[in-house]
Amino acid sequence: MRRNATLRNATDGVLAAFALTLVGCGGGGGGDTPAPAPSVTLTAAVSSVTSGTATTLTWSSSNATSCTASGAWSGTRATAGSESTGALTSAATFTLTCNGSGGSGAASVTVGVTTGGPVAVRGVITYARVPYLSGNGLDYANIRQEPARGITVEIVSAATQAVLATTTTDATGAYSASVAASTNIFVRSKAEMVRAAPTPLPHWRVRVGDPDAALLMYAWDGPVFGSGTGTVHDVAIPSGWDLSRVPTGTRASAPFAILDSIWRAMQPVLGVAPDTDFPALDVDWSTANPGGDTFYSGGSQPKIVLCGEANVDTDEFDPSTIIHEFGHYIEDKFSRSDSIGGAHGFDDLLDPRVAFGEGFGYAFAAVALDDPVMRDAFGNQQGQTARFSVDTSTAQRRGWFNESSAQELLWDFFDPAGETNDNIALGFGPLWAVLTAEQRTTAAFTTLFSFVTKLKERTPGMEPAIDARVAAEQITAAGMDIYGTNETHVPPSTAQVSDVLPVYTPIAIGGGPVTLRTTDAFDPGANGNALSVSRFLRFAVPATQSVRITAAATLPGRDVDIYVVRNGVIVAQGTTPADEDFTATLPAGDYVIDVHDCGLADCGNAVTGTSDITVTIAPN
Ligand SMILES: [Ca+2]
Ligand SMILES: [Ca+2]
Ligand SMILES: [Ca+2]
Ligand SMILES: [Ca+2]
Ligand SMILES: [Zn+2]
Repeated sequence: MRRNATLRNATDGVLAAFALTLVGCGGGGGGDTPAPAPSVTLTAAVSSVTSGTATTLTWSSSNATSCTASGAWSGTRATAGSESTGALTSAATFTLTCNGSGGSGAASVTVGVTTGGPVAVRGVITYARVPYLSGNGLDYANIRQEPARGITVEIVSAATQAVLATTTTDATGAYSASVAASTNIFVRSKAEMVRAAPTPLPHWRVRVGDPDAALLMYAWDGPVFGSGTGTVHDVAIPSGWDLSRVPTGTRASAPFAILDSIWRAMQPVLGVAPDTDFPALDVDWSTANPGGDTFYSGGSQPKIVLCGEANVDTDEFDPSTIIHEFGHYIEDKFSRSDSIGGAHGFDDLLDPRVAFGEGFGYAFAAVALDDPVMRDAFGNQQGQTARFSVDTSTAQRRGWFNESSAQELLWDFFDPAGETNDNIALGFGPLWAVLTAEQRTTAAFTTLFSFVTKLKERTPGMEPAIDARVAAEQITAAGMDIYGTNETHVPPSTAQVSDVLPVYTPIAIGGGPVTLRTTDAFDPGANGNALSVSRFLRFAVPATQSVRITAAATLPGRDVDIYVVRNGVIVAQGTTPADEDFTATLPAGDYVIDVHDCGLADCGNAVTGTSDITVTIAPN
């Protein structure tokens, strides 16, 4: 800002307007009475304005015939008058020079600009949700705005793009921030939810972005508006869709719809564990994410990947799909999942680790949404809806190897009593307790057996009711242990019981060979995660010991692989392209082995059918 030296001295730095009269230095010389020099008076109505507003300049002169404006204004002026400064955003000095026969005189005035005291800008941020039709597909005729809860909000200067304030929307989507008055700003809604120290627990950090593009995280910039003396300013983030059922603009609300589903997914956990510290989670969504490719990946940077491909499969408006994946994150980070993943369906005969993990994902989605009906929109113009109920599944092939059995058992443990065989209403607390304690540390693989066994121990009065409900799923409930030792049920089409049972075959160190049978009879899709593609062994190590483990398939051309697991951690493995023979030093404890027949089509070896596999564990 410009100020002249006189003003600076006079006001010691305070912005002010001054009327200043200067006597011109013309004239002199002749012996006649000289014409008097012009004098000029220039004043501002106020010495300082709030940014973006104006004040009035008034001037007069004597002994002048014309005046010229300079500085913050320009052009000729009458010898007296008044006019507006126009809106000012920074201090401005106005000078007026007037001429007459006696010479010239000038005056200046500076009008200061203040940003005013901080004022409140507040409002509600909503995102557009495309709901489901009651029949098939999404309902583009009834797109509605819903509150964007818990998201990061920045108030940004329109002039400088500087972030003036950062805040978070509350559970109603409302934000409030304190910014300078009379400033042109806009609201930037960021596709993240963060609650972090020094705010006390709970903590979380979830963001939605497209790691494939330079844009890490999505954000929506609303229109520019003035903060004035404080104002209410709502933001409505649009969907980018209309009745044409094809995208007509930026699909801006999608990341916020995804975040809102995750907001809902956190609530059951916070209900039973209010001080939860959720590990940071990224969600990868973009309009270029191909349909049919929805998954969770764990590790140190857990990530949910969601589809965005219009006319094939969009997932942003599928809460149960999103929360199913969040369920995998919950199981991975707060419990334990030994699931090997892979494609799966509600009537599949699955590896029991996969069946439990997928069943948990759906049951958790139902708990979070308080709705047992799972929906997934897909297809041309998002015109179809895959739909099923975790409460009343129509899956035919029930059992310990079926995700539908797992999800309906978990849901029925949670939901009110009253169905046939469902006299249980535990709520989420006992389920969470088992998941985060016994299931997290079980010596067995994470299956229905490990979960139900410990749930019964935690809710002793409920044991008869749990047994009745479990038995109705064609699972042996009475006397169940974490290994399913008493299990007698096999799928209807099983050629031989030994293709499937026992769930875990005991093996002893130095106890001679043990033979198991693997088969792809239950794996028509060659997914490698079906029942009996892997078979399980279990053994105990009384004291730290070095052992030699061998595994050989009876039939030629097979590729058996061995994973030795202690409390969910692979501690030794043999994964050569042939039979296995390796040594390992094992601390004392209970162990399980995943004997995986990689000779089946899932490993790319076109060897199918059934094979006996012989395993030995000998002292080394
Ligand atoms: Ca979908
Ligand atoms: Ca039910
Ligand atoms: Ca129930
Ligand atoms: Ca091998
Ligand atoms: Zn899943």
